[in-house]
Amino acid sequence: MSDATPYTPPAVWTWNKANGGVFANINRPIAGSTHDKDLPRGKHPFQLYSLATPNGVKVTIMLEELLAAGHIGAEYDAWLIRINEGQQFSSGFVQVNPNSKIPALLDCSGPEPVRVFESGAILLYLAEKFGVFVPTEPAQRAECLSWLFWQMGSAPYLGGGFGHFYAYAPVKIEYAIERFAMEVKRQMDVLNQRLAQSEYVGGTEYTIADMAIWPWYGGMAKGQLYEGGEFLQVQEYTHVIRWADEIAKRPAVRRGRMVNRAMGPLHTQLHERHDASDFDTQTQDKLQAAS
Ligand SMILES: N[C@@H](CCC(=O)N[C@@H](CS)C(=O)NCC(=O)O)C(=O)O
Repeated sequence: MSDATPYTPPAVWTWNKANGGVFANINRPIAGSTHDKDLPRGKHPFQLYSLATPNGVKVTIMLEELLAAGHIGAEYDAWLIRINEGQQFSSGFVQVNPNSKIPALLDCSGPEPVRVFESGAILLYLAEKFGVFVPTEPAQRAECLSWLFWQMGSAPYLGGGFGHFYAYAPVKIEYAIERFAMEVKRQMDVLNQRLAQSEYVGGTEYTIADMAIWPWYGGMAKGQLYEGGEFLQVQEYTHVIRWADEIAKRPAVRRGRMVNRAMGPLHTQLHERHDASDFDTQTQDKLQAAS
């Protein structure tokens, strides 16, 4: 096996700011804010601060699904946080998520705002608040939450492990790519076997487990992440593809994918969302601008 330049760790780690990685300008070993700036606030009960990465999309899908199901109390303002510019380190953002990562949610529907961070916690908070997309029957609920937390534990291997070393690392390290490709293929097989027996991940109903898993593993199965589809031979996971295609057709999912998107084709981007009509307005403006 060929390998990267051998590296002997020093006795004490020090911060090498110019490490050359894609995220070198924002990565830092200390928590807290880097600058004073308040977050904007809109008029709706929920204020979402996010970006349309797979973790961000989970929450915008959930909010759009809640609205589509008639829960008008789920109206929200979605504000764009550009993580490559370090906006997650503003003092306002850190107050909502001390971990400085999108997505972060503020529930302003009660007397005092409630902050919620970590995408899995946000999905569960919303599901419990509105009493939907999480089963109440104990065995079904256990299955749904098991898959939700499976995603939260597994996706860092897919994104931070495979995605990072396959697509972003400044050097291609065979050991790292091999290790995470192996694990991601195992995870895809876990999901494929589950979806061979079950319509949705948690059982017969579409739940927050599907919303959490779809942007990561559905995206991977469709070859949309890290340009790693051929390398991982994702077409093998036929049951994941069947499920991913089914979910992609949902109108709320199509809307949720657009919110806080700041990359890709223009007509797929809706940087901020403050009203249901923003989807139409945005599309119309863009079609006009392109014509
Ligand atoms: N476990 C967290 C992970 C969130 C996360 O990693 N967010 C990334 C974007 S997908 C981020 O904000 N990165 C900015 C940074 O690391 O500074 C969740 O699911 O909410």
